[in-house]
Amino acid sequence: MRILHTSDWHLGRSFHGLHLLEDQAVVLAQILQIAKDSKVDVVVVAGDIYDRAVPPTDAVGLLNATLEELILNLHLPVILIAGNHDNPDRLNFGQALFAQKQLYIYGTVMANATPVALEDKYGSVYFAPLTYCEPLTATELSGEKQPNHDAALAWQIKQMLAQIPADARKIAVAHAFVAGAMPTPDSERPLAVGGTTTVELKNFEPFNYTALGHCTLRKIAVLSCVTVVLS
Ligand SMILES: [Mn+2]
Repeated sequence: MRILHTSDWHLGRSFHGLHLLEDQAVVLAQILQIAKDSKVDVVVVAGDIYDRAVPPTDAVGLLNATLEELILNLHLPVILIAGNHDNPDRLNFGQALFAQKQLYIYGTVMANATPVALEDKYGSVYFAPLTYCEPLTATELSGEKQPNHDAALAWQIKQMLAQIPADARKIAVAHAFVAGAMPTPDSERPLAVGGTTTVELKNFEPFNYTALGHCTLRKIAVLSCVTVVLS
């Protein structure tokens, strides 16, 4: 399965008063071209779709046009999760409806979130969309104290793994600051005031591949893409 992994589009971002949408449209057009040229099977956007909770309308329009091209014209499934910049409930709009067209949106954190299973000739590949989750949200939903981001993520992963066969191919999709990783350059505000916001790399050990947003284990520029072949 060929996966186009991208993140941190931050659509609608202004940089020192300069709107970046025209540049973002150029980059998204390049991503569409990569999706076509590389004959990918699925596109993953690992959080921070928008730059803010209430994005400008032209940013919403750009996302809409991009998703239409990917899904209606290229017939590619798309999996996207909320990052810390997205409003989870607004992003979640239409979730069940869009899933029927293979647009899998994970905005709102839920206690009963389910993985996405996509098929290739070797069987199922399970995607665990780990939408950005504050410790307080995880505490409320789990009924147990989740003192930090690491505990919240571990709770989300546990829920997902319980629904995935142990021997199946598994991919995590997460928006987190992994210990030892690089934050995405120039795109991030602090996740919290005080307290640890990093998550441990070992959380992702059960997965064959982890599609991260927010930071990267190698230095990959904002809006870059990698294609992963998993068979
Ligand atoms: Mn982020």
